[in-house]
Amino acid sequence: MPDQPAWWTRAVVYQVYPRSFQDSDGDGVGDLGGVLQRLDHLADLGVDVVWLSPVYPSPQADNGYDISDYEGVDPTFGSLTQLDELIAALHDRGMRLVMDLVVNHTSDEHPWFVEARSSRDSSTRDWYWWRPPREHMAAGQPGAEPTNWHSFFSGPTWTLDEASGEYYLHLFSRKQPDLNWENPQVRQAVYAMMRWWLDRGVDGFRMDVINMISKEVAPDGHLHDGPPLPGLPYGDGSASFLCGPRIHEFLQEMHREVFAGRPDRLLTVGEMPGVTIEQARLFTDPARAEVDMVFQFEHVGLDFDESKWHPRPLRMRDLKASFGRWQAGLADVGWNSLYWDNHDQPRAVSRFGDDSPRFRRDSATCLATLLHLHRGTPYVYQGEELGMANFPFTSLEQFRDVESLNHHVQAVAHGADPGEVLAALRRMSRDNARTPVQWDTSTNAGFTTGTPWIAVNPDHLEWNAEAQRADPTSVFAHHRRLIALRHEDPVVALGDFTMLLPEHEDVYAFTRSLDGETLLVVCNVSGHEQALAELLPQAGAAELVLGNLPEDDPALLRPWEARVLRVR
Ligand code: ISL
Repeated sequence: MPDQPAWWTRAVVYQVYPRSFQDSDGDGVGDLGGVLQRLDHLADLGVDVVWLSPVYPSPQADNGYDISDYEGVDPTFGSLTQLDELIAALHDRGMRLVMDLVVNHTSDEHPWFVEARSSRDSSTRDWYWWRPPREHMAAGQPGAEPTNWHSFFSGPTWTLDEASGEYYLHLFSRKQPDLNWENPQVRQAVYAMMRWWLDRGVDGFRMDVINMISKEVAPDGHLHDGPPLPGLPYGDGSASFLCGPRIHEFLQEMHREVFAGRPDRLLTVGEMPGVTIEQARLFTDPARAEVDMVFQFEHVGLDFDESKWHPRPLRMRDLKASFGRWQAGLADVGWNSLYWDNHDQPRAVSRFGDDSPRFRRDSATCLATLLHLHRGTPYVYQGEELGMANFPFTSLEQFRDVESLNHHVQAVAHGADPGEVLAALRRMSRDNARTPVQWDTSTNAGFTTGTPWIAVNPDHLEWNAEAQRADPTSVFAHHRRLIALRHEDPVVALGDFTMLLPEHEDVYAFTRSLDGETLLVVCNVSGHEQALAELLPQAGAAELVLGNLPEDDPALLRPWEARVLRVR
């Protein structure tokens, strides 16, 4: 680490998913005008950084993660002028703006791809991955795809371009063709675009699936099949594209070309599904100049059986082991993001907490305490600070997400029971995180005066920002205290981490220590009382710094009670 700890060790990031944050023009879709109207909410919460999910021009096949112009704003979301206003308004309030950088793929409607597709000799043909059908097979025949890889959004990762008889690669939907980072022109075009945004005043990037940009290619240009997936005619190609052979070279080059010599107020976050701790250390070792922190997925996969669509209850021991390994693995080098929720995950209070009326507030605040007291940079996803919960989906028509809809088609085509598929979607769909932010009790929760693009959760009458801002015991108020604590107490930002009671299923406890100061964090992650004095006698003499329930018997932890204690 450099002499001074980086500013982002003390920072908290707030993710805005603009489509669902606040609509300002009544078209039912959130927009930049809406974000500008709600800056007081963010300032009151005390967050340091706003990560804005994509607002670029896009056909919206994946809600903006399919970009057709990297240097503009989609009219649905507003204008570049409003984005400039947002940068200025956030800076005025001491906050920074981090943009989403989606450069593993573009939209198929991006001019680069339109040109690439126009002929085999087009000037940008090699900017994407084109391959002929599998040997001895006819183009378009099932199984003729160049590799057997299964797309993140169901089906094959290859789509045939009839005109040229070649397939193009898309790890995500067919409307998201993968860029070929082997081609130096692609890399330079991306770096130029990134510089353009930094020159405009943005403070960094959250880099979408950035560990997928380097693919393993055989010397003859072939890509390799992956091991077959149970019950599907596809294989798992991830060994060929997760942290591929040139990934560190690419990120170091990006750093040199884009970030070197810029002020250190910038933030770079690498979203990296499947990254290992060993790889994460390399990516975030400051001496290597790649990215500031990783955003990894191990803990949000612990409740999957064979896939996210076959969820099982989370075992607390597994979560402790995972978090503990990451804390230890990045203790001396590197940095991690801390999150429960984002726009791709079901709501944490429904998934890891208990969203029944009795425990919703207490479990939401308990989970928040547990997370924010770890070492790393905490992320609050819009609505998480209000304890927003999963949506009570009852029919397929209520879903909007391409991942959910494609999964339904594929699973049913392969013989799954539609009722069971719907039940899995209800639990795991990304749309759970994408319902509008609940601002107040008015129609559509104050999100829009029009018809919202996805239904508002009916529970907004009780769970909304207006009510919580007035209530010192609310989930919102608790988040505000947690964020303030990280700002004030260097132990929270930088202290060493030690896991306690690693095998205990119901009590999650750890210490953080720095320069002779120790914080003891104890969280009852169950609906039953726990005998704290017996489990952790040292808690008895400790001073309460912050708790999520009114002070009571120090020897007991009530259901979902969380305490941060100072041990002298
Ligand atoms: O949500 C997922 C599947 O359940 C993940 O695989 C997710 O697609 C992965 O974490 C990458 O996410 C990012 O890239 C995607 C986009 O759809 C997500 O919204 C984005 O966060 C493709 O750009």
